[in-house]
Amino acid sequence: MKLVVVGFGQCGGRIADEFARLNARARSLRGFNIVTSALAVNTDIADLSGLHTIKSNYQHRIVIGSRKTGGHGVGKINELGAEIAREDADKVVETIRSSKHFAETDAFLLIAGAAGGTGSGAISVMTQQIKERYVDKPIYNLIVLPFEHEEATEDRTVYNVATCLKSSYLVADAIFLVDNQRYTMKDSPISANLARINSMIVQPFFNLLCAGEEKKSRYIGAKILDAGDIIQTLVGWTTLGYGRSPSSPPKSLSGRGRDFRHKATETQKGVQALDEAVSGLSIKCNPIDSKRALYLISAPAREINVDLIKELGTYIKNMAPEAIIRSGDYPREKGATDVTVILSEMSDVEKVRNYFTKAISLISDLKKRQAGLVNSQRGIDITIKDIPSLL
Ligand SMILES: Nc1nc2c(ncn2[C@@H]2O[C@H](COP(=O)(O)OP(=O)(O)OP(=O)(O)O)[C@@H](O)[C@H]2O)c(=O)[nH]1
Ligand SMILES: [Mg+2]
Repeated sequence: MKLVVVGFGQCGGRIADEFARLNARARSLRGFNIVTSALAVNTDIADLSGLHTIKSNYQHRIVIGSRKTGGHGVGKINELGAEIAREDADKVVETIRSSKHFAETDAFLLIAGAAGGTGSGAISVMTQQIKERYVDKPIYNLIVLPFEHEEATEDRTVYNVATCLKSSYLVADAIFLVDNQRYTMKDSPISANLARINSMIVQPFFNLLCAGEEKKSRYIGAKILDAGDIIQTLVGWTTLGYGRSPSSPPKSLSGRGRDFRHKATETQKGVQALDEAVSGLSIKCNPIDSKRALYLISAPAREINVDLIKELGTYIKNMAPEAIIRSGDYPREKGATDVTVILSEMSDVEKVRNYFTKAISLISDLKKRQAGLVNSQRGIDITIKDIPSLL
């Protein structure tokens, strides 16, 4: 599957940059593209300069709203981010259309941090505009939720997250929810930490996008997972995960022929990787709430067997009994056994629901406070009228 990836704001831009790196890896290791074009869009020129892999020309690093912001961002006001995106949408849509491999694109992936201003405001507006223009291609959002400490210190964070999530939900075909807090590791400097988190966020996409693009017969599984399966799976609130079990010893050490014990170990390894993928899902959720699921197993060809696939299928079915489950296998020559999982069309995600609840009470508090302010002004106005003016 091939994506056009567009990152908005600092967070979105950096993760789009990570997708550009993922594509470079696909080209060098597998010999094909999984990203037809990676773009970063921002109101902040300095943020765009900090990217590494996205091409540095103006067609790939797109500045919007410079007249309004002077190139310095929107300072967490996501309404302004949305307004600027509306005004400059044509610039982005036009760049996408003229990109070289656009015709091969299966879907769009738009990325932003929900708590900021530019990305949070722009992502839904741009999703809507791109959707109107390219009716036949699905548009997905990947939305990053803030760390806990950001929420504790700033009401605007909750407001931005809630408005961003609601607006995206109205227009995007599916939303990958990514909770920063799930990826934190203590005692790590923040910038290294963000880079590490970003690479963990994109990791599950590698085999997922590569599997359907393989042309060499030895890498084509018994059950290919292609763009059609992925598109059929992705609807509404979505989470994804990735797990990995270490490689087996080389064949010479495992003896001649295939011992039954090895087969059991292979199945165990697959289940272990699936366990890791599920416990590391990009947002905490209850799998029972998902209506669609997908898993992809990638392992050395000799380790993929019917029992393993069946075992994984049973695991997911027990976990998400109401979900339509799609699956695939992606044989490799060597390396670890890894599993990618997607749970989609979630009818509930506690964290998202909490944001909406918190934002509603925040808005009602704000209204009360504003009403109070208006009353007190009226009070002054009343007392002031008897004082002579010097003007
Ligand atoms: N995972 C991850 N999160 C990030 C990164 N950079 C920022 N964030 C998160 O994104 C949110 C802030 O959004 P930004 O992308 O910095 O904001 P922006 O869209 O540039 O908007 P303004 O700067 O207000 O114009 C916070 O919750 C950060 O924790 C990143 O590289 N990776
Ligand atoms: Mg910024």
